[in-house]
Amino acid sequence: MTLAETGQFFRHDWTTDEIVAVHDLPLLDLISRANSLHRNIHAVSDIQKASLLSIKTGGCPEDCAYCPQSAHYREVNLDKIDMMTTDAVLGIAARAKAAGADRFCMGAAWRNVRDGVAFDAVLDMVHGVRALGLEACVTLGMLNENQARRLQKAGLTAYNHNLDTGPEFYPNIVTTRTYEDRLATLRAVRAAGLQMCCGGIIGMGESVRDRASMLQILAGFDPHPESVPINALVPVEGTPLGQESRIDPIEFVRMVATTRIVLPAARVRLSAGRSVLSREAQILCMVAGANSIFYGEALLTTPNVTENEDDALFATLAPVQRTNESVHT
Ligand code: SAM
Ligand code: DTB
Ligand code: SF4
Repeated sequence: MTLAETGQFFRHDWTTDEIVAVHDLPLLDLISRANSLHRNIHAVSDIQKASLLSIKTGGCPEDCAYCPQSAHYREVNLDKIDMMTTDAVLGIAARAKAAGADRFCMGAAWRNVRDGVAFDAVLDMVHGVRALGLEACVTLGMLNENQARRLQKAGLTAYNHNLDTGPEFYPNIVTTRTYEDRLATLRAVRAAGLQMCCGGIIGMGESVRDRASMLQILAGFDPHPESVPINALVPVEGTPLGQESRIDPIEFVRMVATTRIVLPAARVRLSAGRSVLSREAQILCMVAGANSIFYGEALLTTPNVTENEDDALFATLAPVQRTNESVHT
C-alpha cells in the first residue's frame, strides 16, 4: 500500500492557524515538505497542459473587483463577444489537442446558468470536446444540481467555480453574490458526481490569513477538490483592482506549496499571472507542487505565456538529449 492509499495525508480538519504556520515556515522547509508529499503521490514530471477559451465574453452582471468581464466597469477596454458557435469552439479544441493540450476549459461570463439554447450549446461543446479525447471543464457561474447533472451526462470532467479568497475578505471583492452562493454551487457540482475545480486569486490586497482561510474551507470538502487553480491577480485597467501591483513570485511559490501540503492529491494549477514569472520561478512552483499550467496564447481575456515559451519550458524540463558531443577524457 502506498503512503497515499493509507489516507494519512488527507486531513479535513485543518485549522486556519495551522495553515498559516505551514505557509510561514522557512522557505526551504516549506518547499521541501511540499515536494516530498508531491513525490509520494504524483509523478513529478506529469505536468498537465490545459487550454482555456472564453466562449462568451464580457457583459457579466456580477461586480467581481478583479474581473474585466464585469459590466460594472465601463472603463475597461474589452470587446464583448456573444456566445461562440459549437463548431468554432470544437475547431479551437481540436487545434489545442493537436498542440499538446490534455484538457480543454471553457468559460462564460455568466452570473449563473439558465436552461435554454445557450446551455444546450454548452452541452454539445462538452460532448464534442470529450469526443476529441480531451478532458472537459467549464466555468459558467452558479448552477443548480439538475444543471450539474446535465453537464455530467454530457461527459463533463470537472466544473470550475473558484472561492477566490477567504470568506472574511470576500465582501471586499464581490458584493453581488455571497460566499454561501459559491458554496451551494460547489455542493451541486459534487452531488452530480462531477470533479470539483476550485481555487482562488492571490494579490488582491488580502492577507496570508485570508489565503489560509480559503484553503481551510477547501480542505473541509470530502473528498478534497480534485483540481485547485492558484491565480495571481492580473491587474486590468478600469477594474477596481487595476492599480494593484504584481505579487512577489515567492508569494506564488509559498501559496502553491501550502496548497500542495493541505490538499496533497489535488492537481494544483499555476494559473493566471504566470506570464510575469521567470522560467526559474515557474520551475520553483513546480518543485513546490504545481502540476498543471494553462497552455495557449490567451487566458480568457488577457494574454498568457506564448506557446513557444512554454514549449521551451517543457524542453528544459525534459531529459537532456546529447547528440554528436565529443567526450573528453
Ligand atoms: N463567471 C464565472 C465565474 O465567475 O465563476 C466564470 C468565469 S470567471 C472569469 C473565472 C475565474 O477567473 C474567476 O473566478 C477568477 O478566479 C479568475 N479571474 C478572473 N479575472 C482575473 C484576473 N484579473 N486575475 C486573476 N484571475 C482572474
Ligand atoms: C481559473 O481559476 N483561472 C482561469 C480559469 N480558472 C477559468 C481564468 C483566468 C482569467 C484571467 C483573467 C482573464 O484572462 O480574463
Ligand atoms: Fe462575471 Fe465571473 Fe467575471 Fe465575476 S469573475 S464578473 S462572475 S465573469
